Amino acid sequence: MLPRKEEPPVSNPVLMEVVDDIAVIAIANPPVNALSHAVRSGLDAAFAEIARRDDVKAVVIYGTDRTFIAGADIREFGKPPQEPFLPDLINRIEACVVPVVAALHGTALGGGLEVALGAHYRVAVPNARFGLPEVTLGILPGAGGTQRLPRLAGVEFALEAITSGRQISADEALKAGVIDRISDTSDVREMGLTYARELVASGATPRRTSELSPVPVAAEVFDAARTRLAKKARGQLAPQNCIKAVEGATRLSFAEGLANERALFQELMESDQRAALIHAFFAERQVAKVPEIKDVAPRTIDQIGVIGGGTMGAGIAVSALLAGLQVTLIERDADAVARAEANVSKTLQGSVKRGKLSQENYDAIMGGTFRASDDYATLAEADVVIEAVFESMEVKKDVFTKLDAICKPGAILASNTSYLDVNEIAAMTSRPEDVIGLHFFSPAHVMRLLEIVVADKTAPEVTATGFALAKRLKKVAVRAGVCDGFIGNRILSHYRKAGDGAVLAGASPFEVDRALVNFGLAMGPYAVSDLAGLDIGWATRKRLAPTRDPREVYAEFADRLCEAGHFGRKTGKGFYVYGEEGQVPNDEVLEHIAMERAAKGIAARKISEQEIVDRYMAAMVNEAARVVEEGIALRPLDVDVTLLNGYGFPRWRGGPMQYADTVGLDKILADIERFAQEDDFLWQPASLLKRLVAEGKTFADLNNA
Ligand code: 3H9
Repeated sequence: MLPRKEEPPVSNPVLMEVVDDIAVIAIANPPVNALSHAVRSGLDAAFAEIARRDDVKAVVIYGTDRTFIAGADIREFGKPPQEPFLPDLINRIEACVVPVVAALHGTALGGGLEVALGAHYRVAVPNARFGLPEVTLGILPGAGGTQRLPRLAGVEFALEAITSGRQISADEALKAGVIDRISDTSDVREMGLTYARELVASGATPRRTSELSPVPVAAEVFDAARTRLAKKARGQLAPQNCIKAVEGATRLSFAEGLANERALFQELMESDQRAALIHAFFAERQVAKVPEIKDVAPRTIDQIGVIGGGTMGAGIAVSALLAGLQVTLIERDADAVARAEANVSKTLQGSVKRGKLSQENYDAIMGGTFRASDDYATLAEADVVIEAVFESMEVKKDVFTKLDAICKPGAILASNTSYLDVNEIAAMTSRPEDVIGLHFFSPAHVMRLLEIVVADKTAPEVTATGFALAKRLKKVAVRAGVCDGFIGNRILSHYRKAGDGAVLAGASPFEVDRALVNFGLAMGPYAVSDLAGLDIGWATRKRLAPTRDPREVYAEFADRLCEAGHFGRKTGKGFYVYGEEGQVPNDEVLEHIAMERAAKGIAARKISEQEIVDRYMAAMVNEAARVVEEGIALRPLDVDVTLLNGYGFPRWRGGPMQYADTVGLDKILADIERFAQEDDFLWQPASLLKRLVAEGKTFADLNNA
């Protein structure tokens, strides 16, 4: 017998009450009503009881608090599965002999939507959202979703929804036949009861989706999806298995289709890709858990100031405007103000075109929410000012001196520097506790990563405000300590050197790019530096020249390109030539490299694709281990989140630290020691890496410590 709602035991997340002749099942498993073992058991018991009773004429299932069910409990993945299994439970719900209504609000995702598809009728509030996002976790809907959705909404709709994992609005779900009606009743329990009463009154019977036949589609539909996803989701198993499962729905009986879905699901559950994608999911949530700001309230943020209206400053301004904040942008004179206004307006118009911003909101922004000025005094009331001027300590110091004189007490003074010492910048002000680094990535209104650089004197309240601002801007924030390049750029400069080392040893930059793109990176490192502008890396190398260790082998071929005025895409030539036929390798680079090898006495050898990847990853992981050891990153997962969201690292590999755990830290260490024998000073194993290998531990052990 299930507990009654009046006297619920605290631990039971499923409560049933019978209202007149309708059984109402409430799921209360905060925060997102995930289908944990206790929830599955509770639902199973509820349906067993309904089957025993003859006074129940209909059933309503709903979620309490903010949502219906957000899916299977991902925390249970990787542990031994416990009965009742979700597919069996949903079959049991569907087999119920009286109509079952799913009353939906919040998000019905994954296993949550599968429960709803197992119900006989579905009603939702207007702002409810639906989806089968399993593919984003490296799996597929494994509780009948790949069999029921094509039967209910059509094969092509289901194929697209399942392989993309995207969220679907209530309107779209209604149109596609996923739900039966939208109701604006504010009480979701009442909404379900009203529908159930109507069904009982009209004598409606159960409607089982499994009994429908999917409308057949041509085999080419699946072939086209396979080809498209082989390209778009290169290297990924889950999208391909999703296609096979949906295809199964069109040629197998329901029961056989479910068995096929199960086998494909199990295959994915055992894959490294599943482990990596779920690691990424949790890492992106854990990264906001920063001990020093636990229980620290952030300051209020309404007005933002931005100094500098170039690509970065305008991108930051747009990001804040799209989040509904007031923005004042400062440029040095009237012409620069006009250019900055044009930059911001153009980017916002792009958002209007893509449907991300209404014309009305655009007009409101340009009519007053945004203003640009050449007068620092207009920043007097700003809550946070973000400096995004030229990357020079002198220029930055000048800006911070002015800000210190003008900004109100309690205003946060932030620098968007990507390398420079935030302690030195803070020391220019009378309020170093209010100074912080907010390192955005270009284009700032698109890229999700924000490095929050905490200087020695930054107050915890200021750090907490940085995280609160990131959340408002819908960014993933990572806490970083002060060092040259913080987390991301510091690691980048190291693995770039490993790329250069592979080139000096015998690979071409194009082979390095190809190997890493095949590994899964969005772009190879040389194509990326062409995009960023070769002059940027050149300036950094010159700045760091005095501190460079003489034992390090310094690759000069990129400098030769810069000396010839080739800065990459912006000058039409860099490692590649950019012309009408797209991007083609620049053969001049090979001449520079050949000359450099000759001067250094290096005999080029064939470097395999695997060796390129091994070198690159070993350098990345090694420097990342130092970054963790020095406390620049709080945990290995912070490095993973940084590389995934700012540096195009393939999500399905989980980030460099997750990758290292997967291949084994002993293998990474052995690679480093092997390269050290033939190579240069770059290959000094990090002591953290050596210690973890000696203790038989992983980076994941540090995440969980
Ligand atoms: C599945 O269903 C497989 C089936 O097909 C087959 C099975 C046989 N499990 O994101 P938030 C936690 S696969 C466990 O910050 P929001 C999350 O870690 C699943 N925990 O909130 C966080 O914990 P903490 C398919 C979960 O409002 C807290 O809840 N479903 C789960 O920004 C709040 O989360 C999905 O992929 C879960 N399923 O966004 C949906 N979900 O507070 C995954 C969340 O300790 N979830 N948590 O950091 C989401 O997309 C978002 O969480 C959601 C809410 C949109 C629901």
